Amino acid sequence: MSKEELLRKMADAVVNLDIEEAKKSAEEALKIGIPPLEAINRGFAKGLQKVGELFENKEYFLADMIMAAEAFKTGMDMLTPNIKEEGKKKGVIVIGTVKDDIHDLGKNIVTTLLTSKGYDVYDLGIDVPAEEFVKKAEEVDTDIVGLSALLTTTMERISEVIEILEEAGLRSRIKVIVGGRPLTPEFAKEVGADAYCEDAIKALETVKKLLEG
Ligand code: B12
Repeated sequence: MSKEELLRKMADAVVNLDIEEAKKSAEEALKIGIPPLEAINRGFAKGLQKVGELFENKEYFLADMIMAAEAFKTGMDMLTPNIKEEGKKKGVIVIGTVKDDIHDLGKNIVTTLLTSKGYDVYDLGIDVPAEEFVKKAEEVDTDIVGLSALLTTTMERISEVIEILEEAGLRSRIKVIVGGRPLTPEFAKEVGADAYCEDAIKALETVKKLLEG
């Protein structure tokens, strides 16, 4: 099977809610040496994107979206341990999904990639109140706070976190990066974030730039 065929098979496994097929195709990807991040982004994540469309068109229901997420996670968990770790610690990042939002698959990819590249990442998980980001940021003296929001109803929470960081007098020394489906570079600018990242690769590039620049 060619690489492109396999990537298609990975996406199909998620669309077809087929956990077994997700496992098999992840194994195959490792065997033929597709870089794990590429397999996630160009394989499984493409499938989730399609599932989102099917849900929006009412062809799929919540139960389907849950199964699709499970298939994605099963495949991703097999691939991520194979992302190579780099030595030397380079900076501290506190990351999480904002309050009232439980989407974490994308944030977890960002966490895994940054950790593998030598950053100290404190992942606060999902449904994180604004105050908790600030508390952790102070506690670990973070360089960057990363915020994920996947719902139009939760994206406003990002400005809440930024406001509280400002009130605590931390904003001038902490950079804020944001990501998630409904966000845009314009939104990031509007709420005063330092950067919007459309995917994990962009997140890594941005973190590098913010910390070196
Ligand atoms: C999987 C999924 C779920 C799963 C989540 C499982 C999990 N553990 O995360 C479950 C089934 C639980 C779920 C629930 C719901 N969902 Co949902 N879900 C999705 C779906 C299909 C995929 C999201 C995903 O994981 N994508 C794959 C990852 C890899 O991509 P990503 O998240 O975009 O992440 C990348 C970038 O955005 C970026 N990034 C992300 N976070 C961060 C953070 C930082 C700091 C940085 C730098 C970068 C970054 O890097 C990531 C990696 O490359 C989307 C559709 C879509 N296309 O997004 C709908 C979607 C987001 N869900 C939606 C809805 C409506 C819901 C529910 C409200 C449904 C309901 N009726 O209950 C609930 C909400 C529950 C809640 N309170 O949060 C809607 C939102 C619509 C809207 N306008 O707000 C969407 C868009 C589906 C749709 N088309 O209607 N969902």
